[in-house]
Amino acid sequence: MKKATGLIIILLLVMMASCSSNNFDIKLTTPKSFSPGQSSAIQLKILDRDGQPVTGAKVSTIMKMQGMSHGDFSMKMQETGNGVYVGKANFEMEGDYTAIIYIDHNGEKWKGEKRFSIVYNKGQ
Ligand SMILES: [Cu+2]
Repeated sequence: MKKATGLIIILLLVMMASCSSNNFDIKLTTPKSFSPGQSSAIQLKILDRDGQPVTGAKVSTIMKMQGMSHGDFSMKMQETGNGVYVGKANFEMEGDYTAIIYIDHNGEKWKGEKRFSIVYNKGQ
């Protein structure tokens, strides 16, 4: 009896964990390069689990440099419609970044991570 109860609780926890990680499907678009002193456009396309655009969400992003203690900054993302949210990033250093994405959609909170890398624009 006790074993069965424990098993049910474990199954419930596994189900809850897998549900919350599948709430949103996010596509992050970043430029390949940046010019120092100029802001770069960052775009998130957010779809729900049915593939429909998520509208009216509060979205913010924290950029972290992988393996470094500096270079972190946060951005508020502005909704432009159709599930697209944009922000301006001021990169100071080229390298590998992790974008930690916070979404609050009608009180449903979600946190996700996307990785990307960016280099200095040496063309200008
Ligand atoms: Cu760095």
